Amino acid sequence: MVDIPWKKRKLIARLIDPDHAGEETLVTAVRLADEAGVDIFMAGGSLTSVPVTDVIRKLKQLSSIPVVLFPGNLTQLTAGADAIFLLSLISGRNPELLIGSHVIAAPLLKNMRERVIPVGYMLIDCGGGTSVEYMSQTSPIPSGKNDIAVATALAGEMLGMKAIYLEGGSGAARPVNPSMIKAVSDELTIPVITGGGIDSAEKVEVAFGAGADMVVIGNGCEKNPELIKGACRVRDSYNRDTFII
Ligand code: 1GP
Repeated sequence: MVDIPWKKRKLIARLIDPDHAGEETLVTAVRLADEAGVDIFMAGGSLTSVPVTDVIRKLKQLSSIPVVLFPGNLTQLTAGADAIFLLSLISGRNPELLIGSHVIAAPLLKNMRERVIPVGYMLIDCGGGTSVEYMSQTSPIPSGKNDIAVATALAGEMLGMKAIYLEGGSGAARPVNPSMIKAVSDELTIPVITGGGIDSAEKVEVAFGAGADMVVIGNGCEKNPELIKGACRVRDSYNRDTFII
């Protein structure tokens, strides 16, 4: 069981896509994450050919940073992670991703229920089609529709979700609009996670400044592994200025 320090400070999560995590890449990513002080590893992806469980095992061997399973589908369910994001795709209207998969997963998850974190997962249009849009067969919330995003996130909070994830999609052309992050985080009492297309320290700063509690970076660090250091520096300066730590 991992106690994620939501709301106590801003957090950086490094998303590891199992298909892009060969031995050498993973060792380097872990070393840089340890040096930078990454808060959380997330492991998973929309479509993976390498078992997520293998990547989680390696992450646990190499580092003491908590690992959160970020399952793209039911085949990725595994017991090895410190926590599991149980995602409901509340921006969409695909019943399988709102409840169907959860029913199938429940008997497998019941023995690790204390590690399950229900997350309202919201796909936001950030330019260009994304894998999650196609794989989920759902439409994203249009970029400028903050009112729809706020209403959806509020519904997620009132349904009992423990966090809301504003997702631009891996490798999105641009991150989630900061005005939407602000509109949503202003209305919620639960943490706001955002990710997708965050490929610079400046974009991390914009997301935190808008109210994100946790910023997720995957692709950006695959292209530029040193980005994680800049991202964590931004987090640290933000935390110094905002929280007593
Ligand atoms: C995807 O939000 C995450 O689910 C991370 O996206 O790979 O674009 O950083 P990137």
